[in-house]
Amino acid sequence: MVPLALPTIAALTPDHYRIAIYDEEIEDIPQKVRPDIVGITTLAATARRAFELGDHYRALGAKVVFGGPYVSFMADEALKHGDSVVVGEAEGLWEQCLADFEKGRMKQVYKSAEFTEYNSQKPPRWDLVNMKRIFQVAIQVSRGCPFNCDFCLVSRIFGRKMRYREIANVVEEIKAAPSKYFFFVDDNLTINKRYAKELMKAIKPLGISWSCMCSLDVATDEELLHQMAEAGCFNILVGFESLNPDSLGETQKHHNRGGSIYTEAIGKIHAAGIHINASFVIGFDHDTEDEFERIFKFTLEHHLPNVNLHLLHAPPGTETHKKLLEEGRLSNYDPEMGVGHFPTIDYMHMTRTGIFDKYMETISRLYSFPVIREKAEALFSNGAFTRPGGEIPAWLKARLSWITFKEYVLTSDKDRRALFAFIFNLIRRKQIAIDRGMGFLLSMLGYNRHIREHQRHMAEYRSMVMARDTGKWKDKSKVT
Ligand code: B12
Ligand code: SF4
Repeated sequence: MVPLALPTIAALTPDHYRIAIYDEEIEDIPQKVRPDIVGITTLAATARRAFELGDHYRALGAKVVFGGPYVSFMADEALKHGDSVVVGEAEGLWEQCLADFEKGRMKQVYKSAEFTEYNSQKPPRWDLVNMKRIFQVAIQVSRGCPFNCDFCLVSRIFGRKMRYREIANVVEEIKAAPSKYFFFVDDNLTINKRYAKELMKAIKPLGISWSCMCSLDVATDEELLHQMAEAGCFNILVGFESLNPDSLGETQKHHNRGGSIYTEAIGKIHAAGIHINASFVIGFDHDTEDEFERIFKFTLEHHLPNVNLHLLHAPPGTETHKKLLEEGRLSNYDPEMGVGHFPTIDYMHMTRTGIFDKYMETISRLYSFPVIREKAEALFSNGAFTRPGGEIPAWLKARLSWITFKEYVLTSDKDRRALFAFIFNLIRRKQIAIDRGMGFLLSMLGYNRHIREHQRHMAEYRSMVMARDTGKWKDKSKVT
């Protein structure tokens, strides 16, 4: 996906601007581009590159404006590489920034005292995005989160009071989008069940396929779960974060309660034919290396093949960042490494090298084909994944079929071939819809490839981690 911020901001830009959007995740920025003004979005993980681009375009004489979660808390750093920073939401501020640009009087910082109204918005300018390189588009219907987990920026950027778009406005956007596949980037799409049910009713006739994020309590409302499945939901990302109750308490994620509630909820979601993308974080002060095994076993017992395992990091603006900075635990801090795959802080009970080695070992096991197959056998035995997914353009179908065939059949890896044979048999016996079976094989391949890529650079990464390793914080804090 292309970050939603860019087509959203393009939609706010007055008509007399000629706009181009580039996303380096999917394409190179052409050398010949000579803009008058550039807007760059930033996360901690992308800030270094964003600043490099800022320097580059400034040297070419362009005005450079930064926005997004990283610079919203690091404006001073950003201003070394650009002319202006838009703090928080762009709506209202970006238009003001452009008006000032035209008068030659840009301010350094644009910041609003209030959150935007956010009951409707103009459709994002997907027409400016290279759709040949992407498959699904992002959509947002709400902003804010009533919770305030220490490691998260959401309520700090968008506030704790939920704001919702009018459903008719959302439907209009979906109809105008260039894809039938969507990712709702709302941090909890179902937190307001009444709104969620209205939304489901409105989008069901649109025939789209989509994934979203929500908490497990969605399963307490079977009507809603059923409506979601009917409206095209095929995957829910759930932030379990930790299976260690002390760590959940430590990070203020009190609403994750664990225990048998999880088992029941996961079972219900799977019974609705919806996959769960289970997201975990390891590295809280109460965590030891045992957490890795606990998560591994949990995902095996609950038949969860899609697992996102992250090492705790501390983006600026979060409470975690504030606390670790005060305690002196961000030595050698490199935001670019804050993608969840690398240790970036001084952990209480684990060395950086220790946590990294354990992380690599665990993700390699999680995404080994025999483990995926064991989970798939249990997961698909419930027969709930027979509802077909959405439409895929013919050219893409042909491409995906070829990739699946090449990677799963023309391979000497017998575990991979065994997984393919298993899924293929389910498809043949109509126990799983063909596109869902293919989608599963492709997503597992994606994870597996990512891990193999990581393993290929293991020596280089490990020496980088070792160079920054100053031991367990528990030992150091005793000394100081
Ligand atoms: C969807 C999403 C993803 C998707 C991104 C897919 C995509 N390409 O769109 C995926 C799953 C890949 C992802 C990955 C990661 N994500 Co993420 N993600 C989100 C999420 C949930 C929604 C982002 C979004 O689309 N928001 C809607 C848009 C409209 O909001 P926005 O981008 O903030 O833009 C608004 C303003 O910030 C501002 N703005 C933004 N850019 C600009 C630029 C200019 C010029 C201007 C004027 C204004 C402006 O205007 C916009 C409109 O008001 C956010 C949480 C959230 N609610 O925002 C986390 C979030 C952005 N992710 C976060 C993180 C940490 C990550 C990961 C590092 C995860 C990890 N492993 O730890 C990776 C990094 C990926 C990478 N390569 O960089 C953090 C970022 C913290 C930080 N400072 O870096 C967030 C804030 C969540 C959190 N828990 O705190 N993520
Ligand atoms: S982690 Fe989820 S629940 Fe916690 S503040 Fe962030 S968005 Fe809200």
